[in-house]
Amino acid sequence: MSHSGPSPQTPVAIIMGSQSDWPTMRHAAEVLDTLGVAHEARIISAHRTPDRMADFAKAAKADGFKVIIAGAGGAAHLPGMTAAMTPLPVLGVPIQSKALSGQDSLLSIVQMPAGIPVGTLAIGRAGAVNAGLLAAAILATTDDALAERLDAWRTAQSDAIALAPVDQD
Ligand code: RP5
Repeated sequence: MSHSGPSPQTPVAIIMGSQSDWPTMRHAAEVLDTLGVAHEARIISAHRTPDRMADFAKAAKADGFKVIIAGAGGAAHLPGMTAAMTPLPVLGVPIQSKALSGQDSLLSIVQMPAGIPVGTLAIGRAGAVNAGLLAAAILATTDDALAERLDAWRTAQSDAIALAPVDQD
């Protein structure tokens, strides 16, 4: 993505280790779409495409990105290795792996040594949605219009919650 040159108006990069991560990571893309935040999604594997990862991470800031969302599963090195090669904030989404239900992904991403932070979200869809919301919140600190859209999104969410439960069976 760095080589073809993302548009300077694209503040969020969504990267993931595999095509198989997209059903989870698309939820980050969808919430960013809802909030009107431009983003690009790319498959970048720390293990299978290490040069692609390094090229992306080293160029990400100069390419105009402001926040990186990185999803990975299993031995999930992508968020941490990306964070090691960019000054941009990196939000890590642990993918719910088949073998260990994402516990492996979570621990791989969250247990960064002091000095290189990764903001780690929940396993799976909730983490992807919240990574999108958190990226938007970060950008909203310097974008009043986005801050208003984010406030409206949260108000709508609150308004959609019924006061009393109903029987559904
Ligand atoms: C990780 O390996 C990816 O992030 C993915 O969650 C996991 C499995 O990848 P596939 O074997 O499904 O391509 O790098």
